[in-house]
Amino acid sequence: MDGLDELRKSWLDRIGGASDEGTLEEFRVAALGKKGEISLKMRELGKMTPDERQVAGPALNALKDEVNAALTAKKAGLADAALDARLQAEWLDVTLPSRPRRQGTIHPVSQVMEEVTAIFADMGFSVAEGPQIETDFYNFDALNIPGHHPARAEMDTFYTHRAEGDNRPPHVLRTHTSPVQIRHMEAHGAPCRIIAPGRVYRADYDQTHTPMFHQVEGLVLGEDISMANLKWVLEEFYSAFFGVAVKTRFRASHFPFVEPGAEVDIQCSFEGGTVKVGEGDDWLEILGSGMVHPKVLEAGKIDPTKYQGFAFGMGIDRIAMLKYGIPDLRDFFASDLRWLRHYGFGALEIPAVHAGV
Ligand code: 2NL
Repeated sequence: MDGLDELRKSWLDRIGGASDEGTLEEFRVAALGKKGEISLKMRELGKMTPDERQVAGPALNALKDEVNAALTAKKAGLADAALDARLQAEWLDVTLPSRPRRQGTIHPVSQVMEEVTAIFADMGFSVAEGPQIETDFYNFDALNIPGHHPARAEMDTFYTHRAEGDNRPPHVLRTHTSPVQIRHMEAHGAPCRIIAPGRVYRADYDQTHTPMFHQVEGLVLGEDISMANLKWVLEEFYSAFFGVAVKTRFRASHFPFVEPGAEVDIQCSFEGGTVKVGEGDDWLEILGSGMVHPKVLEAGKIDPTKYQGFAFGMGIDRIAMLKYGIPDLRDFFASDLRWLRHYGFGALEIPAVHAGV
């Protein structure tokens, strides 16, 4: 049959060059569909003589099979190529390092609170808590600070507001955590070994004072507690906190709630504007302490002829500044964490996490 070779070449070329399944389907219809080129040729077989048909028939059938096979093969080839393209496009490298993420960090004051609590816990102290808005009685009277006492004025107390005509003494924002310890004495009696960490408030604002700050007070009561025990506890605490052996120096002082009272200094050096704790010949005042005044024990419903003990109070923000080298207390509460990082607060230096932030 004339032109079969050309027909064959033309369809196989077109099928070979098809770039998508839609085109391939168009070619199938155009070649083998009802009115397809090859189908029309098949129809012509009827008009041939038997001899001609005997040659042309098998040739046309073979062509039809060949084109069909080419279509099937090309279709499979296109599907494979499409899958390859998808695999290329959707490939994911699971071994890539993850992108850095911003991560919050614990506030230095909170961290120091936790460190302090843990050190005292190791020495058998438990934690006592109480209200931040206190009565006049628990904040002052119970601590042997009566109404006329100058300590009330010195403490720059924040008072709450009473309604017009209500003449009861106003509540105060606690100026120390001592009232927590009075409440603890009343509720649990002696012996006792507690610390009272928490927020306290005084109307004061400069480089070393903020109106809200943090304090830890400690109270140990028993039948045989002395200032020697106090000295050991404090040296043990400061050495653990600063990570070096720290000597303390006691200087006689006065606080209405203790007798005798002592201010405690820790050994340090001042060189080039920086303070180093646990070395040198200088002393840094860091804490107030003493033997609990009998009147304060009585206010806490404890018999002062049977029990005695020591108490101390220290500023947390102060020792946090010393440990982590932050010169201005206001930056704890008024500035942001970038500032603290600049000053090298250790807990902020988490590698990788902050990279690229
Ligand atoms: C200071 C002084 C001090 C106390 C706090 C205290 C508590 C009770 C009874 C007796 Cl319940 N005393 N606490 C004692 C002496 C000093 O703190 O200037 N701290 C920064």
